[in-house]
Amino acid sequence: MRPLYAAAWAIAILLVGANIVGANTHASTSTSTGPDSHAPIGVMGDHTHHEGEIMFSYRFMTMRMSGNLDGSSSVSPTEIATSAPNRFSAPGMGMPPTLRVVPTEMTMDMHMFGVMYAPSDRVTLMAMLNYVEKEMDHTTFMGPMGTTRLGTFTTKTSGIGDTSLSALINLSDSHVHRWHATLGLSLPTGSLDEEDQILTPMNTRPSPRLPYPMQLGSGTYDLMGGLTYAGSQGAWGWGGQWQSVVPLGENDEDYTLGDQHKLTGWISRRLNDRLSLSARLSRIDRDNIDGMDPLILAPVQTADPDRQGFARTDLSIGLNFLFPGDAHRLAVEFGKAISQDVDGPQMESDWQATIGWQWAR
Ligand SMILES: [Cu+2]
Repeated sequence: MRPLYAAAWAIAILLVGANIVGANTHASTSTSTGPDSHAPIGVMGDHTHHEGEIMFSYRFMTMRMSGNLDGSSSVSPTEIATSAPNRFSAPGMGMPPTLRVVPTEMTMDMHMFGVMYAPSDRVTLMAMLNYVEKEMDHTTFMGPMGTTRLGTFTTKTSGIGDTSLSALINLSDSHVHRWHATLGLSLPTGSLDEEDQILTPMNTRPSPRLPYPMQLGSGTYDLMGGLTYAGSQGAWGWGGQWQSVVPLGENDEDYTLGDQHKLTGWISRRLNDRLSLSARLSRIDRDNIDGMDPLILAPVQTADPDRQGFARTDLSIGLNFLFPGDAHRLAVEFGKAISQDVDGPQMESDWQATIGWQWAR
């Protein structure tokens, strides 16, 4: 784990421990209810609730990837097919020396259902359930070498993703500054054995288990940790969040997804009592896969456990709307990658958008 994130974990655990064990002053919960009292909708677990409050939410998130990168440079399908080494290469066994299937486009749509409940002003509990739909387009090059394109194909998967349960613990709350820590567990409810039809360089059309990015879950219990800060003064709001997901152990298919760490910071500006605008920078770091599913082997980058790690920075703009009555909220956010560094070749992130509805009482 990178030292920065290890330090963040240590601070979060210390703060939560000190807050639960210590006889410190009771946190006074914030009374702000403006549109900007929630972070941009792409930020999860950004706020806590008062004792007895319950909130239901639905988010739709859509993400597009297009083309490929190696490191931070674009790489064409032909370059990949002629020069990117295939780790499964076994001449004579039908496994070519280079990657011969190249992903060209990917979309992921996610329906996220959430519920939050605060048994006390100190603690808010949160559960999230996802339904995921993935689609990936590919070009297949003919035979073990050369630049002849044999054809294209699309694979699709859909189903329930992993489910998360977490506790958000208020650490401190003045009227200007609010802090809370998050500790949670992601449950392996998403499938790991999705299959679909492919086109091989030998011009056959089998339906094997699909590569890692097309599977729906991690297959492991994952520890989730985070720290969130939010502040406001007049019409301006700002905040930041660190969140990590660290898989515990190995899944039934003999691998572990890489640790994922996110850092984000935002500013918001209230236009009136109902509407606020936001701008947000976020950074994601994800490690490569440890281990390997023996049923995932194909001359394609997505089947390689060492071509899954990346670091990416996104810039997003958003809008929060609080309906009259203060119970319903509607928010949208649109983000675009501004820098990416991948263990390539790997697909390039293009843009993502989230629309969400929240209802609290
Ligand atoms: Cu909530």
